[in-house]
Formats: sequence, C-alpha cells, structure tokens
Amino acid sequence: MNMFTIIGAAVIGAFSASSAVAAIVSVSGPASSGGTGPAIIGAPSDILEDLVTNTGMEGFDEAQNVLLTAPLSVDGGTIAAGTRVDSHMIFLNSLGSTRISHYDVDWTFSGRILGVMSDSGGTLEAASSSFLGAPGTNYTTPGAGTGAAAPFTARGLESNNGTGIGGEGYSVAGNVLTLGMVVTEPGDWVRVVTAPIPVPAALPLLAGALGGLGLLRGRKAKTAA
Ligand SMILES: [Ca+2]
Ligand SMILES: [Ca+2]
Repeated sequence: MNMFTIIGAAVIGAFSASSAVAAIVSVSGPASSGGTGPAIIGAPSDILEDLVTNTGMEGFDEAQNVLLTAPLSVDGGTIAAGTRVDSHMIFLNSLGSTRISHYDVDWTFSGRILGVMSDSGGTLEAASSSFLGAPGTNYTTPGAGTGAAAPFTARGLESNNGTGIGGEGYSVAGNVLTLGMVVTEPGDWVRVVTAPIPVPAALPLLAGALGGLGLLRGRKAKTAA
C-alpha cells in the first residue's frame, strides 16, 4: 500500500463520516501483546463471548442520532433525557482464555465524548443495547448463558489503573478516548457515547483531508522531478 492509497482511504473515511453524521474517525496506538494493531471495523454479527474474537482492539459504530427519552447512565453520572447521541463499541476478546493486553490506544470520534460505559459487570452496556446497539448485531441480555459463555460476567474493565503501558483503563479529552485493555476470559467491551455533529460541521474535516491530499501530490511531484 503506497502513500496515495492511504491518503485515499482517509478521504473516503472523511466522506463517510460526514454522511453518517458521526463515526469513529481514526485510531492510533501500538500493537497488542498479540502483535495486532487497533482497527476500525464494520459492526460484527455478534458480540457474545468467543463468537467474534480478535487479537487487538477493534471498534465499530453502533446506533446513530438517537434521541434519549430517559436519562442515560454512564460511568460516573448520566446524560440528560432529550439529548441526541451516537453510540460506538470498542472490544478486545481473545479466543478461550488467552491473555492479551493492548495499551495506550487513542480512539478519535467525530463528535465530543459525552460518556463511557465500562463497569466490570457490563450492566450499563446491557441496559442500553436495545436502543444504542448496532442494527443487525446480536446483543444479549444479562443472565443468558453460564460459565465462560455468560455474556455479562466481567465484560467491562476490571480496573482503571491508567492508560499507558501496563495500565487497563481510559481517559477522555474532547473527542479522543485513550484506552488500555487486558483480557483473559471473557473479554472487554466498552461503549462510548458521543454528541452527533451536524453535517456542515463535518465539511471542514473533508476540506482538510482534500487539502492534505493536494499538498502531498505537490510534494510528490517535486521529489519526482
Ligand atoms: Ca479487562
Ligand atoms: Ca474471549
């Protein structure tokens, strides 16, 4: 993959971000202990334990532009009823009890982060999947399954010791979530709720991406000459 392909992909990403109103815009960070870098994916068919697995953090967009009809509980508080929100999920789920750590990953969203759901029992996630889940993805309910298959046992983060190397936890700065996860069994699933951005606000992003492409073309032409 050459630089043009990478920039091209970024421009297409900017287009879809503006048409979908809000999205995970980008992700950056080191590879996991399993040797896999973080990635943005399409919504998987299933988020149950060990049906869809990975070896590095993956994130996908869930329901978009949802009007909250009741206060929404997130870590440390609530988001007021009447707020419009977008939802996203980030997960690390190794197959079986393989231990994988993935530290210090920066997830950037097109809208400001309003709240995160990371409680270790997954209760906040369970309470909101019916209206924040991705259409077509199979979410389950607490109490379904037993043992390793029990979907809401230890699905969240077990600690919040920091986000750098060696830390499981997260920090929020505007549109950016910095996240560290360590999993054995079952895995970690975290839901991120952001403010939708109006379509006009997405245009400068696109203009910036196109401008960057023009600049790169100019540079490339010079080096080639
Ligand atoms: Ca964990
Ligand atoms: Ca697992």
